[in-house]
Amino acid sequence: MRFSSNVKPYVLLLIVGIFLLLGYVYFSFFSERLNRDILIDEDQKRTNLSQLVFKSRVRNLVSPEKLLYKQPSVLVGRTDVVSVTPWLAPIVWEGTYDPVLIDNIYKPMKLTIATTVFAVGKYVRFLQDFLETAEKHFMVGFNVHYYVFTDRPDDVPSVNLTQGRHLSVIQVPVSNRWQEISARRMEIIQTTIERQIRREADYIFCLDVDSKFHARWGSESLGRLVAVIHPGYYEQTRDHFPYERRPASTAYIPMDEGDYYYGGAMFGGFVEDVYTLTKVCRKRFEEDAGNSIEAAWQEESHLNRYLLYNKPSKVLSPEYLWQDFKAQTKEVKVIRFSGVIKNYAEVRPNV
Ligand code: UD2
Repeated sequence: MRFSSNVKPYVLLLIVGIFLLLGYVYFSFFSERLNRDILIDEDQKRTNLSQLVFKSRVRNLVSPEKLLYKQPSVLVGRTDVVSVTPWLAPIVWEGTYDPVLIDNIYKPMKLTIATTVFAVGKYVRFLQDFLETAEKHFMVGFNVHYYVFTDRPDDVPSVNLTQGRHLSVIQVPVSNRWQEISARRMEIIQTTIERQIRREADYIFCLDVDSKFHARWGSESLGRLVAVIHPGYYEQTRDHFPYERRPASTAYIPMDEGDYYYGGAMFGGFVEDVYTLTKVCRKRFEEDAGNSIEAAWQEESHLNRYLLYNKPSKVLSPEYLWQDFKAQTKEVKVIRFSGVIKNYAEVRPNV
């Protein structure tokens, strides 16, 4: 098509301008989508971690002199399970570590382990068993600071805590949707780390309250970024994982990606690393909410997306997250922490 000579030059300039603008909009939209995970770095920059002081720090693994323990073998060990990820992070199973040796390495460090647990609405009823069994099995011999988040502070049971263990109750609002209560944990953990935990603890574990400890959960679980393999999916192929599958969600994971399906009932690590995790997941949850999308399994979906591209440095086997309704399998030699059977319709504010 030829422009007739009576088309003014400024009209031509206007047309060229419109095309340039459309090109810019198209390019920025797609580059934003392609670079979505680079946003993590942006988040880290905006978080201004350099201005936040954290107690967490890397220490050498010093073993006491003359400590006697079983000689480790490079030939004999567990062969029925995989105990290392393809990025060389340990997967912790019974028989892959020496509890005497590992405790003797970590105990002299005088670490404080923050443990967050939410008991909102009727979930406050699970606190007593959670705390009593934690006192028997969870990080025994370490300083543990429980942070109990609840809307019912008066109903928090008084449980005898052994020396070096403390409990703080922090009041949080209730919601009429369990999905909201579960997912908002990321935001509340983030802001509590910012406000106090970063100065008070070396490591943090964030746990579901409707659970009990049944056996040792100790220093073998400590790491920079720690996740647990969900007991319901460890025998499945990745296309069966209940990841968020809608590309419109920021928790989206395509069918041909994914390492393991991690449980939302536990994540942990250095306070600094968990801070970034909660900040990113919270931001993405809110971004989705702004687009009227809620990921399939709320914060668990965002956690899985985060961990796919920010690999955990230690992975706990399903020994560390079982479910009471599930029969024990032969590879799980010890059930350490397990979700109790609950009547969902009765304990949740909505169905
Ligand atoms: C799964 C996950 C859970 C979470 C959820 C996502 C496992 C074993 N569990 O459990 O961690 O990712 O899916 O939606 O991986 N809560 C309250 N009051 C409420 C509801 C929830 O305090 O009314 C807290 C409480 O600490 C509870 C946690 O949120 O343990 C998770 O809620 P859930 O146990 O009802 O979720 P569930 O069983 O679907």
